[in-house]
Amino acid sequence: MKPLQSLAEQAKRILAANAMGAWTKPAPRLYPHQWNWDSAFIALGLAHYNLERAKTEIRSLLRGQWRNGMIPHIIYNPDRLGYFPDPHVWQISRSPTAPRDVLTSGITQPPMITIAAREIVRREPSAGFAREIYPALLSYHRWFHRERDPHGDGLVSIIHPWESGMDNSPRWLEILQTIQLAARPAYKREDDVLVPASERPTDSDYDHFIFLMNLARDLNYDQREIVEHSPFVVQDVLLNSILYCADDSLRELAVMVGEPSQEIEGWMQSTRRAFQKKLWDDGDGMYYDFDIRGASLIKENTIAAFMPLYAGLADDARARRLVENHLLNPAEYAPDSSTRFRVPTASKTNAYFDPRNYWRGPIWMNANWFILHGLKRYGYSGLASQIREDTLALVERKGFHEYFDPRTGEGYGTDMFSWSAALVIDLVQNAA
Ligand code: 9WN
Repeated sequence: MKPLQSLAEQAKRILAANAMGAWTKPAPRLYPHQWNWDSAFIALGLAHYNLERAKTEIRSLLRGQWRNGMIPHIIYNPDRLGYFPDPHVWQISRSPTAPRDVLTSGITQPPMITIAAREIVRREPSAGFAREIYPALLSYHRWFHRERDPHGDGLVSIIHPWESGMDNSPRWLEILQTIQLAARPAYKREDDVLVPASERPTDSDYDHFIFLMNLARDLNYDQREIVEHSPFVVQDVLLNSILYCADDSLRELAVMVGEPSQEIEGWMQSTRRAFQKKLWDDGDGMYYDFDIRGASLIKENTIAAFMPLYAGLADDARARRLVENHLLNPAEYAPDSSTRFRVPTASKTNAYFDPRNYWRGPIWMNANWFILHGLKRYGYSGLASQIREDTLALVERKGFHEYFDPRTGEGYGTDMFSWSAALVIDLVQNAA
């Protein structure tokens, strides 16, 4: 068997080992529940060899959908608590729209589910699965555009760093530091027992995570109240790029099932306009998140800036500046004598750059996957295939870790990480 095929076979074994029946946990011990965007990446991998199982992964994620349309970021496994925060902390029954029979968190994550669903549907001979899931997906997208963009600005907001999927990114620090905590919230973490504390968010990060979580809970998950009162309301470049792609996938599904698509096209048009006007900094040649409370751009140079390439939201000139001045710049993201591997999740020039800590610099498989798709879209196919090869080589050398040190290529966080496995399968199958 060719080495890449055997890597894909190992990846399949990891997904099988993490499978919990109808859904897959992100990792054996650190993440024992079902996570929203993890399951979508997992479904993308499964779709290559077990379409039925990929569909089940999507269906099981829809189990947790709230009546207002939100798909939560975690659906808990009631038989295996022991992850903090657990359902008692979220208390979702405070919301009249939360499910009664499924335990979930009270916030969401980037809607990769629709992008994964479209990949599955494209492989299906009939529109049956599309017809089955379309209403639930439409209701999720309506929730984003209605509840998280109450003024019709064209960009939705996240109300917790966990909603970005990049929990402790340097992008959130300035806002978090402005939040004065009257007292440290009381809680007991489980994550830093399973993985060295130096590779996880700090206690101070967690204090703020819990503060924001309690705030949403105390407002009974009333989205308008949260968006109005929370100190953390951010138009995130990453989530808005994924939502734009997901809207495009939803539009494709609408056409396939014979439903009207004007509403979706309307969202896409406003996002395109707002993205260019509001999130681009022409001086730096970068896309940045917008802090609604502070009414300003969050000028942190991180990998999120390249997400508009994945979404096709940048015009050619901006795409060129992003790639040539930043991605290929050895002082920022390209390899140099200090970092031999790519792509670090924060620029080496970022004051918070830390090559071993979570989203502050390590290489993540999904981030590389987004980047290489973005590069292909803008015609940088040589660079895209190099990143694909480098990414596969990292896993081949060190295993299916959660993230990797860009200086040494060493793997950190949890091992047997499901989305690393799923995206390896996708990368092996789809030669760049
Ligand atoms: C909090 C499961 C999740 C991913 C996130 C990643 C991490 C959780 C945590 O793990 O977040 O949601 O405990 O740190 O940041 O992207 O979905 O893999």
